[in-house]
Amino acid sequence: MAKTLKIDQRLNSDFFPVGVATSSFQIEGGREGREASIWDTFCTKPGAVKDGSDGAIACDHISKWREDVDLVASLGFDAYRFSVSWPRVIKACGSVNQDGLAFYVALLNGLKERGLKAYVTLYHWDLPEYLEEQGGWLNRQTASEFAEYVDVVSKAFSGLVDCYATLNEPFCSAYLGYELGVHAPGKVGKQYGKKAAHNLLLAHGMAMQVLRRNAPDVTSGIVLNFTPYYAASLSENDQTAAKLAHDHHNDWYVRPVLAGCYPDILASLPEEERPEVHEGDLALISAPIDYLGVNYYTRSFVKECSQDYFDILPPAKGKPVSAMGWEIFPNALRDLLLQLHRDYDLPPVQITENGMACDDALINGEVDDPVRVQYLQDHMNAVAEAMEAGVNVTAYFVWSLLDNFEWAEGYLKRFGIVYVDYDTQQRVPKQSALALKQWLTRRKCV
Ligand code: GCO
Repeated sequence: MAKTLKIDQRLNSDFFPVGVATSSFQIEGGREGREASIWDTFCTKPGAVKDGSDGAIACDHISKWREDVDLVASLGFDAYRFSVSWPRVIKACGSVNQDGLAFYVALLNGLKERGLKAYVTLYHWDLPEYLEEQGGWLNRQTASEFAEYVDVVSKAFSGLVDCYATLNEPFCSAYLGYELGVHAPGKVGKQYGKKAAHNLLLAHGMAMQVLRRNAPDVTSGIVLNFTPYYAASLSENDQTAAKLAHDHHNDWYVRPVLAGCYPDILASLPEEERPEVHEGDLALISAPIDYLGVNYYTRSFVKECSQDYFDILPPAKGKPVSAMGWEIFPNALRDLLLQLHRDYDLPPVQITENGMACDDALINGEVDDPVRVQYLQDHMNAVAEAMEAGVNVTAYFVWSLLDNFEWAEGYLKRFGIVYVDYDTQQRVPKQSALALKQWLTRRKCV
């Protein structure tokens, strides 16, 4: 019997869409139907992906998408958040892959037929390899290429989309992909991270102009991930280090979008670490958005560091953690939303990703994941507390529908509310899915 979710009334209204999220490279497979992405290339690098896997098949969503959207509908969700694979839509020669575009149009029609709202992310990290060969996000031209791709897609999807996100987590694309090198394309160096970040934010600004032209009535914005940083001690140096971590990893993305400027630390950066900002860039990047997407998983503690700007610590022993080793701390989500509410003239906020990886096991045809059930309940109620305090949160999405390709972790980490047997591609709803179904079905009846 599924555990009964006790969710605050504020999330119970049917004016508050509750959805579930995925992304193209993580679930689609269908590699033969598209151009290579930087993640296809990255997966071939020895040691880049922990289990040596790739996204060639993934969850075979490209052929099982009808079953998957039936799942979304049968679980009682109001909305489905997915991303479009740029290399599946635009060929290296620049022409449109009509079959690739047709896949997404069929998916969107399938959602409409099932009464599901479509939340479409236009970039979830799978940059076409042919653009990386010309510099990728270190090349300002890539932002213009993105705008052209968005023009094709937003025209083809006319009337089928309820909400667009230009980018998902530019921090991960820029910092993990071009500075730390632990994500595709695997570049390493402080001289790359913020340059890539600027061209990503520029791509967001250019894409918003296209969406305002092609989809003026569709809610459009950007999805940013946030890790709240807490000082490891009351020492002034640790407090300073925590603020620096926030400025470099969180504020570096939300401040240009909502306030039209980079954090003050820009002036203190060595020249080679600074972005190349052209006249008018920040005005374009900070053009009004209809919502801010917030992805939240965990918080981190930070202490001073003599060799770098700051040192992010693993969770202290005894703290509850997910299978990713991320601390489970719902109040940090509430406090993050309150801080954003204090720091910015916030547009409506959507929680576009929230969830956890568990060491899920399929036993006698069932997957019991009580920790994930508790996690979802506690985080949704943390959102409700922030709403009580005045934060305008307008949607909540669980990450993720299916166990899927978890980037550098490959298939070793299971974030889904639905278990995927990768040998058979069988889907099995976990107890968390059944608990959500019970709550979502009940809330539709009130
Ligand atoms: C992200 C990405 C997802 C991840 C999820 C778990 O937020 O990092 O949007 O693709 O799979 O967050 O790490």
